Order: sequence, then structure tokens, then C-alpha cells
Amino acid sequence: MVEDVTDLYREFGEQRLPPGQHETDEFPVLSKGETPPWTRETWSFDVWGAVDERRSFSYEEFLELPATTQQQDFHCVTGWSTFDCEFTGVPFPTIAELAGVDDDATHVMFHALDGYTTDLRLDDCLREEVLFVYEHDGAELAADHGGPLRVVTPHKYAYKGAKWVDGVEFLTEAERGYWEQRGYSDTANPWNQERWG
Ligand SMILES: Nc1nc2c(c(=O)[nH]1)N[C@H]1C(S)=C(S)[C@@H](COP(=O)(O)O)O[C@H]1N2
Ligand SMILES: [Mo]
Repeated sequence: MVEDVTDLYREFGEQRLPPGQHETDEFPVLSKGETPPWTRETWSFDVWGAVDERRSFSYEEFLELPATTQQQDFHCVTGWSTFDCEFTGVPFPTIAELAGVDDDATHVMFHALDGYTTDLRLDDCLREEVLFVYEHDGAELAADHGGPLRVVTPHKYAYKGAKWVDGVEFLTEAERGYWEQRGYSDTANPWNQERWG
């Protein structure tokens, strides 16, 4: 079954296409640098910080976690939006529950193989449609789009969705990620045009 979350914009705005965006039929690739290499044997996904205990998953272990498939829109802060992408993966709240998040955790930092990081408030992550994705449109997630694993955040600009994600850190205070340190917004709500600041 595919969960249709293309209507989540109703929580934030009037129009499905956020203001200042244009729709494209393409799914462009946007990365700060090269696509990093990885191997199934050495890859692990780690959860640490303000949690009961540090957790580590091999690629095979991650694939065994309960997954969901959703149809969603994808909004890049540079102005393009792609409608109706289908992604399969593990919801953020499932990972948070497995790790046992501390009561004083307020923020999250995502870490990726290319050195990329991005931050969000914890309550912006504890949503079923924030997914750790390994399949796109029924096929294994392409390396350029973040394979083996990426995050998607349909309620935020897409820079909040770390490609090649291999770790999530729970924080007790706000910290800024790669683009956030370079001026992009911490909150990144597309319907409010939170691009900078
Ligand atoms: N690890 C990593 N994740 C990243 C990026 C990146 O450079 N490195 N770019 C971000 C930006 S700005 C966007 S718009 C989306 C692009 O995803 P796509 O290349 O699959 O379209 O990934 C985001 N996640
Ligand atoms: Mo972006």
C-alpha cells in the first residue's frame, strides 16, 4: 500500500506548490560534491547522543526494520519542485523509539558519508512521513540520489533530507548543519519561504 502524503501542504499553506517554486517533471540531482563510495560490508547506520544507548545497524539489519511506502512532493530551496515521488523506507519515529530518546533531547543532527550534516528540531522529525529511504519508485535508491540510504522531509526544503545518511545524533540544544552554517534556514518551511536565516 502506498501512503499518499501529497496533501500535507494543507497543514502549512493554501497551494500544493509552495510560493516561489516551479514544478519540474525531472528529478534533478543536487549535491555539494561527489557521490561518496560505500560498501555493504562496512556500511553501518548509527544512532547516538541523547538516547538510552547507542545503536548501530548493518545494511541488512536496516532493511529488516518495518518500512512504509509513500507518495510525496519534493521541494528544493533553489526553486524546483517535483510532484509524486514514491519512496520506501523506515519512518523516523520508529528509529527514535528503537533508540529510546532522552526527555531532554530537543534537536537532531543527520550525518552523511560525504561529510554533509543537516539539523532539525526533534518535533519536526517525529512525523511518520520523515523517512530513511532505500527505494525510489520501486527500485533501489540510485547512488546519485543518496543510495544506499537517504532522508526525505516532504514538509521541508529538500536540503533537510541528507543523502548517504549513515548516522543520526540526538541533541539537547540547537546546532547548525552544513548549509545552515552557510546561511540557509534552520526551519526551512517551504510554504513560508523559510529559505535563509
Ligand atoms: N549528503 C548530502 N545530502 C544532501 C545534499 C548533499 O549535498 N549531500 N544536498 C541536499 C540538497 S540541497 C537537495 S535539494 C537534495 C537533493 O536531492 P537529489 O539530488 O536526490 O535531488 O539533497 C539534499 N541532501
Ligand atoms: Mo537543495
